[in-house]
Amino acid sequence: MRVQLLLLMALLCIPFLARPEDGSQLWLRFSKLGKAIHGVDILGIKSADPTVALAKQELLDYWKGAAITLQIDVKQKQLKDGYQINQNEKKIQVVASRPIGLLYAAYHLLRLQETGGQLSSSKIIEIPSYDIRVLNHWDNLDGTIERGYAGHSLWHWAELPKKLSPRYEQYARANASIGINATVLNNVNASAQVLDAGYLAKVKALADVFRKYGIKVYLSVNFSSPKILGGLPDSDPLRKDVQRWWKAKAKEIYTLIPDFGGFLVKANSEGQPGPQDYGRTHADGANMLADALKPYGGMVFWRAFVYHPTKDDRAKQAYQEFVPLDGKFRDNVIVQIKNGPIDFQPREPFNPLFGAMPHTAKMLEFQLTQEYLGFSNHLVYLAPLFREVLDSDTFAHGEGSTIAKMTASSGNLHRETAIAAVANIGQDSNWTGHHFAQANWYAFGRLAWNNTLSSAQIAGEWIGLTFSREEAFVDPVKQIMLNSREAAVDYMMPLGLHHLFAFDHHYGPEPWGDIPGGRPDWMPWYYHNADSLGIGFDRSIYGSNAVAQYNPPLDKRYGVRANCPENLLLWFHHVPWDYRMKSGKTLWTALCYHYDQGVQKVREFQKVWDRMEKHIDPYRFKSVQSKLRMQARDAVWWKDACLQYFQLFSGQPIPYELERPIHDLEELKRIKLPMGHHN
Ligand code: GCV
Repeated sequence: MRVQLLLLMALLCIPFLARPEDGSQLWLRFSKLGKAIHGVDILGIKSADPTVALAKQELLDYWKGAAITLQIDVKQKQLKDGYQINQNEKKIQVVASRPIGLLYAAYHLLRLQETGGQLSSSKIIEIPSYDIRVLNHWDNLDGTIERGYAGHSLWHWAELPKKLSPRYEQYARANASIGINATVLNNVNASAQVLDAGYLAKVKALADVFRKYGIKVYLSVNFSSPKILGGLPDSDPLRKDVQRWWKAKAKEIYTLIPDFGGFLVKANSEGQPGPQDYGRTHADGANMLADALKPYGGMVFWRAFVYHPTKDDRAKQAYQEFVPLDGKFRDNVIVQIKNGPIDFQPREPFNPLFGAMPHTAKMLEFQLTQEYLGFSNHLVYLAPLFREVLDSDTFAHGEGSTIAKMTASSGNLHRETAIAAVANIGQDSNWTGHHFAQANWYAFGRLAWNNTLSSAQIAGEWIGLTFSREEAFVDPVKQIMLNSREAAVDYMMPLGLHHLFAFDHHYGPEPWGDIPGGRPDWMPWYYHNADSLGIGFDRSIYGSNAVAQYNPPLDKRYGVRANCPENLLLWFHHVPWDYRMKSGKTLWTALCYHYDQGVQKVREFQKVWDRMEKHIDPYRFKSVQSKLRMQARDAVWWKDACLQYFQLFSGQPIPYELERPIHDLEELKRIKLPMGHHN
């Protein structure tokens, strides 16, 4: 009997002992101290402030270093959400001008502790590059996520406001630990319903959880809400009753959520309603909402992602629509611009709007969810893409007018500044589907805080916090991460190719894709223009002249084939198959080499990863290993599909020294992924 009891107890314990490492702790793996090592004193503010209390608690729970004083000095306004850390032998003094600065400083100290960094004796001053550091969730009210690859939405709308999932607070803590202070809860393809009283009560419940972590809630709004919810005949922004409806709605929201952040709007784009439905402009629409939010300090993020099926090049349209409106937006409107002129492709030139509209506040929109980068199946570390964009020189005010500068306070009219990214988070136990996709969430937060950090530094921090600090692990894995984005460009769309993916789900290659009668600007042929002469989109003065939207000298740099950076060559030019590249190879040969190189790089990632087995837990090791296998298979799929299809036009052999295709083109053409989302 006794033995049986013991056996039973042992069996009951197994699940706990063998609990798989599921990645749910993200980069927050500090080990809890049994008992606080040092006191944490608070000066200048009541410790009852929930954010200050939280900062103190995090340090009491996890900080192993010297004693700490947390101090608020409201006079130090220049610190904004930032902080100053001074250290002498015995004590660390943290000064912030707002409570949230103390919490961010606590995470700074813990990050240093966990990554083995040293607190230098000189003082540390950190001031964020952007005031508003925001995640855009594309979460629908039915729990699905547009372009979401990590499970269903985190927000359990049906259970709210009564039941609060523990994940809400974990989410807020993770964001606060990297400085994110804003979240747009719902999809930009917005349901008007989110503004009805029932949903607002749910939104308030989330805002109440997030508040002490310094996170404000924003909502995407449907421009037709006055008509849909308010029963008005239309939603014309110049009509008094429409304006009154929005003012009343703003009042209702702020009564519930006094620190509500504001609205994000996708208008007159991809079928969404907007001011143009009534012959009004984007400025008319944005300003009406801005006026409603203004008394409460709310913001409008108005998206510039607009295009219509016209004869003109899609890449030119946002600029054409927005530049005439320069200077016409209220000061609480920021125009939110995707990093490139098309749509989050593996590589695009920067969006020329960043170098235009000097009298308009502008913000960047990145995409963390890998809509065009292998979903949550491919390991693609996006910091190098973000860096490339931030470092792009717009030449708006001469050389050195980088996007980083143009969007941060220095170049942005001394108004509130912001930066956004489409979230990659869902209900999956590891939050992002792929363990390494967590790094993209992390990297965005870190760059929103400090837009000068290098991709390598962020990767190093993240690996150390998430997996291991052993050099034998950190160095090779960092190399995988740093090379991964270029690998994806190579096996998917090298040399400036874009939009070659399958219609609808955007996962695999379909350069042949064509839907008779479908919108040309949704078809791959519209972009690659492959024919017997060559391949690429002529955006020079001989073609669509999109290059004219770039400031000199970029117009010529991009517009003259010989000057054009080769990694954007086919974005800007239609180039003959036998064109000589700088390497001496012909374009066709170079294209083959790029696709091949992409495949070889992923194979190399597999080899490196397999050697890492002894350094980490078996669960995450195996999960990443199997995803790399899938990535390698997909890379071959992309290469075989694109090269064999383009070969029909080039009429040339794949260089004989390269791997041969293993799929038949006809077989690849038959692949149809049944769902919008392939996971
Ligand atoms: C939210 C692309 C995506 C859409 C997305 C849109 C946008 O077109 O495929 O799913 O819609 O961008 O950013 O508004």
